[in-house]
Amino acid sequence: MEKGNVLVVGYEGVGKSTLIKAVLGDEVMKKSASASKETASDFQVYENKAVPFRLIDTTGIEPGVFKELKAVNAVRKWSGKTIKSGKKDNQISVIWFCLDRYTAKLFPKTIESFMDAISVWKNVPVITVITQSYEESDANAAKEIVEKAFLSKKKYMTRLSEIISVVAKPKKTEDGSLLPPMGITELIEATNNLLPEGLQAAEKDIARYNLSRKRAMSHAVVSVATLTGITVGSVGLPVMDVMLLKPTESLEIESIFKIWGIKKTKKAKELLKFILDIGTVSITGKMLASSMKLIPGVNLGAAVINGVISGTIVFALGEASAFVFEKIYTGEKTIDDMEWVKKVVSESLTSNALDKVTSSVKGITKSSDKTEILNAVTTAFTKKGFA
Ligand SMILES: Nc1nc2c(ncn2[C@@H]2O[C@H](COP(=O)(O)OP(=O)(O)OP(=O)(O)O)[C@@H](O)[C@H]2O)c(=O)[nH]1
Ligand SMILES: [Mg+2]
Repeated sequence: MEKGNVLVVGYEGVGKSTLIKAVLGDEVMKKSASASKETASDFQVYENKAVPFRLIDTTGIEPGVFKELKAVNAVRKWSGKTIKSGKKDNQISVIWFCLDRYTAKLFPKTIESFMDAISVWKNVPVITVITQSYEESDANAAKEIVEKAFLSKKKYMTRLSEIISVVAKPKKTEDGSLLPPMGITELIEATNNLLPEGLQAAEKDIARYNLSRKRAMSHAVVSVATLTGITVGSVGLPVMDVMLLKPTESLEIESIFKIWGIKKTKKAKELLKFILDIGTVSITGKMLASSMKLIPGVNLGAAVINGVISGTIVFALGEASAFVFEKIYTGEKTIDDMEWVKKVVSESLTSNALDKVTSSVKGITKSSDKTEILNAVTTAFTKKGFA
């Protein structure tokens, strides 16, 4: 299928490859870029079935050396060859220029060489992507610097289409908070809109794809939170205190809520509290926490079992939240359907979850570490799928 091509360039280590993964997801295919071995190491082409553009990942460059940018030259050759032969398939339609809060500061000094490097793609629009935008204030400061640099000359100005801040995967900060991915679906939409008309995906197809991205981002948050839950919960007590998990669950639910972009009204706040209560103070949560005694014939330490139980609770609560928020996001349910929410969330923590604990326990040993426990919990949940 004919697709657009997006050239992804930027400084070393800012998060280009991580971003590409976040946009294209797990079903990404690597397309061999060119017949020549020499250029293959300079850039890689990725695509999947659903997204109407390919992403060309280039190796990062040290700030200030755009002129000698090997990767860009290699892409130029790859693209130029086919343009000459009349094939349109290798044309560059959009450029993503990636920088983070640190490298943004260097941009005013390097904008000229960057513009030189991309000058062969004359009228191709540039989306500047501020990667790893964990703090809004940092991202805004970076945005301002970049904007000013582009506005400093008319020939630069005309190239800049948009500046988009992103977080490609969840980030655990030093103070223990959890920042959800963001900006990914906006970037996909903006890029689609810049493609030549014949290549653009229909709005409803993009919407459907972006729904799958939100789902994937929610899963990513659930994984990070579950790992934290396992760590927090791995204590050698005969009965685990489910309240230990409250901070983790709270961050998890809030993060997933943000991904779905639901307005934080008074009702929404009530909904979040309601879900959190099911995971902490409700009978179901407590019952599960004491389920260690209910698991027959296991010879694992209390800490390991409690780790599994904690992981299961955090996982189940996260997945149930994601499910609930998705239904509200798509309009299939409304925020007023508390009875339904209660049913979905508490069911996920009752018999269903106990099954998952039992099944997870089979996959681990006395010496399993936290990542192995996470894998066992994830496998237990994905085996039959989550409903
Ligand atoms: N948590 C989190 N980590 C990120 C994010 N983006 C990048 N990172 C981390 O930053 C590091 C560099 O990311 P890469 O995607 O390899 O960066 P790159 O721009 O492809 O680097 P080069 O190919 O070397 O130029 C990795 O350890 C990533 O996990 C993000 O959005 N969230
Ligand atoms: Mg990379």
